[in-house]
Amino acid sequence: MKTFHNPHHALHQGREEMFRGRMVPCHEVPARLDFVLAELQRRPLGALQIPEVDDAALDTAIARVHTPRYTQFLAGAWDEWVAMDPSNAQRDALPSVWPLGNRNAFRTDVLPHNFAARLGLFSFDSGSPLTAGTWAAARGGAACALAAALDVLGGARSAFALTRPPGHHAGADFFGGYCFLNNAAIAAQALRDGGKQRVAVLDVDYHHGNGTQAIFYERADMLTVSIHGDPATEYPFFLGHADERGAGVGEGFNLNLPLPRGTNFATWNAALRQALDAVAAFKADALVVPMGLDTFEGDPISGFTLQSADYFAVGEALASASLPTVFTFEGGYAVDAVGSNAVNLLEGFARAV
Ligand code: Q9C
Ligand code: ZN
Repeated sequence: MKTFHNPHHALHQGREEMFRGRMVPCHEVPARLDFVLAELQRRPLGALQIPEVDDAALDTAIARVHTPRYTQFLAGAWDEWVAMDPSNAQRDALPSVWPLGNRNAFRTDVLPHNFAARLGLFSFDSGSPLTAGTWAAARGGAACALAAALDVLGGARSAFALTRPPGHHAGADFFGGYCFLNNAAIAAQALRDGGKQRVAVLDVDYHHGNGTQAIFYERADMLTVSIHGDPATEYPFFLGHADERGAGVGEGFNLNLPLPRGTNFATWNAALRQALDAVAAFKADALVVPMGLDTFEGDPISGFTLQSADYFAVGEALASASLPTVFTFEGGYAVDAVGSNAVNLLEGFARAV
């Protein structure tokens, strides 16, 4: 299994996130990726490389998932933030006003000139700082996702897009949950565009993959499945319930398996079996796994109790789908364990194929 890692990831380094009325240090830090890379050097699963994808092909792959006005916003956001006030260069951009877009009371079709307003228009929380290097890092991550998809299209059994910031909370035109570009959706769409007829996304991050669900909600060629903390109590709160089953031709092609805070591996694993049954029934030609390691017992912001050794079994179960598989790196905030947990999962997969 090749790993495509993002050489620009550390350009995105948020300082603080808003949490319950105060600023706290960011959980989503560069060391997360460094620990995974170091563990892959210790326990190699295949080549570690930087993605080499054509610039125009990358723009196309991003545009297959995200809207032009959103990517244009992201590309220019930092310069606009600093243009508002030169002293803004000393602090990250965080939104503080939102249009409640889907409630139809506020206009989301008119682009505000005011940058702070646009920051809110294109986001859904104040926990995802946008920094000087966010766009470069996010774009480098999308390149990893595309390179991994192309590797699998070329015949590889699996490939790993090792990148941050993560992606599964980002929608077609919004950021949030530490995510800016939806790497898993970009990989899934690239697999479709490269000839795979039916692609399944099986999201194992602790948090519901709201962005990926929203992007593919009305699609019958993309099955989205997510196992996550019940949104009644867990982030992202406003999506991820069991009764969300897809819409239009996509009805029946979204499956949410919410589990209560405190869920252990035995119960989580039963949900994984159910998820894999759905992937099999869908007759997928390829699989994308947004791989969050924040299901770990020691995760500081999550509530499941998986142990490090459990991740071998998770990887082995994912391999049993017998599908060409792209992994994208998502959450996991117990920084000193995230490397071994990630590589345990990938090694469990690689040993089983
Ligand atoms: N102070 C991913 O795992 N809020 N995103 C947590 C903790 C946001 C997680 C609040 C959690 C986002 C990719
Ligand atoms: Zn998460």
